[in-house]
Amino acid sequence: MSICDFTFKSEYLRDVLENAKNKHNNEPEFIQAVNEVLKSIEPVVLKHESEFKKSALLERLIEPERIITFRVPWVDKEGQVQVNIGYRIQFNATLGPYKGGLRFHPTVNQSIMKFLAFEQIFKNALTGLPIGGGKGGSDFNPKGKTDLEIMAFCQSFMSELQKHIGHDIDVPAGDIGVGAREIGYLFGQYRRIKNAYEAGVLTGKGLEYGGSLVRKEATGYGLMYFMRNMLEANNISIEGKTVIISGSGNVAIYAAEKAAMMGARVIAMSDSNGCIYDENTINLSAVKEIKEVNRGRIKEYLNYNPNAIYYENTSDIPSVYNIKADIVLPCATQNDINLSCAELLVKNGVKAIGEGANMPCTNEAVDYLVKNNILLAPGKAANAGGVATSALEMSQNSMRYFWSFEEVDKKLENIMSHIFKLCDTAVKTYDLGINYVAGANIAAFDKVSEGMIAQGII
Ligand code: NDP
Ligand code: 2IT
Repeated sequence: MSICDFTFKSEYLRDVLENAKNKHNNEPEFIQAVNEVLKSIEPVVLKHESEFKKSALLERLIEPERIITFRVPWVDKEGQVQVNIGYRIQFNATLGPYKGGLRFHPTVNQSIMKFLAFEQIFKNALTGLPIGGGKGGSDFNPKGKTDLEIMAFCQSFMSELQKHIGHDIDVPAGDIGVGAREIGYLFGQYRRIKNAYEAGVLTGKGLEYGGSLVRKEATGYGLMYFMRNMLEANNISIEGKTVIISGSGNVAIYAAEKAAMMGARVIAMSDSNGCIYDENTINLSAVKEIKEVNRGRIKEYLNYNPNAIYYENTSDIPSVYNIKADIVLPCATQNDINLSCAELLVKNGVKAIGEGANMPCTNEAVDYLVKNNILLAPGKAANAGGVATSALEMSQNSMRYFWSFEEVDKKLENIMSHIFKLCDTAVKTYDLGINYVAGANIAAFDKVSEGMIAQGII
């Protein structure tokens, strides 16, 4: 996998990146995420180079405060003991308790955990809410497992994780492969071991036991709120635009729902096997039933509409990206859009891309898209609605109270507008055109670095 070498004017930045690459040459995703941030913040670093260098600010920024890995043994339905690796990366708690999701997917490794935790620091800073950055998960594969197997795994995972988390310490939530079912089992085990009802220790909880309204919808809805802000700032209306979405999980489904509410037309969605194309409009109730209720494959959409078309993935460009649309929403996984995919999207006339996923575009793809004047809503900003609403869930848990759907949704909409303003102000201040990727990184870095400087050398 290419990690794209941006070139630097700042010697300090060049050294920091070179050292990181040497130290972590087996962590390509982490280096990719660091490279993107360091390149973006170069105009700020050039102004304060000696001060930052003296206090090793950037070396401290890219070194996690703590990495926890642990063994997760559990018994499968045949009575066979299985062993997975558990992770929690507590990257940076300058702005608040570590906060970030848990990912259960067979591809999970330390590089992926570190890139996600690193990005989370900046994303969480952009929300303006008091949360630091962390991430965790396991190489456990939930696909095809029974509920009892999922519960056995979650209980074992939490038996170790509980030693390291707490509502003022570190607050996990969901991510790929971790939804309401898993959060329920994790919370149950935490409560049982601690013998205390600390609702704010996890977010994304069920509504019956401390969850927040809108948390389920928040990442996808927030993505579309950000997208609308970005389009409006560039005099484009969302009404009537065609949309394709990579993924059909939590983020994808609620991005599709809000896109339809805004008058856009979602014509394709996918999973890791392939995509469905429905030229009129995707029937979202069918997708919800397939994915949220039956935990099935997107291909099953053909049972709901035999006139739709299913395209299996056949190359490193997921099939969904072959379909022409005005707006593209990668809502699946990292590095979904490589350079050739970005070239294809530009050739097909894409107007805007909104990163629902974390780091769905390679650095080469980002570079190419920005140079070709495509409006690109960066994940750190555009998908921050999920974690922002998690922070609102924590607030409600602290108050022992809850807000209505409308109240939370309005707060989410305001937070996303505010995040867009931060990105827009940064691009204007540094004369970055429509490079909202750099804008988001600069705006977030300003907050995190100020906090780190104020708190001294730790
Ligand atoms: P889900 O598990 O609900 O859905 C994941 C979707 O992505 C599925 O359609 C899945 O297909 C597809 N997918 C996952 N991994 C791969 C892969 N390696 N290759 C191809 N397709 C894949 O996860 P979420 O919707 O919660 O997360 C989607 C993305 O959004 C992730 O990048 C996550 O980090 C990010 N995100 C999530 C937030 C949240 O609140 N949940 C908040 C902010 C960002 P299949 O079923 O075939 O595996
Ligand atoms: O990537 C993310 O921001 C998430 N998976 C959500 C994290 C959270 O704590 O809600």
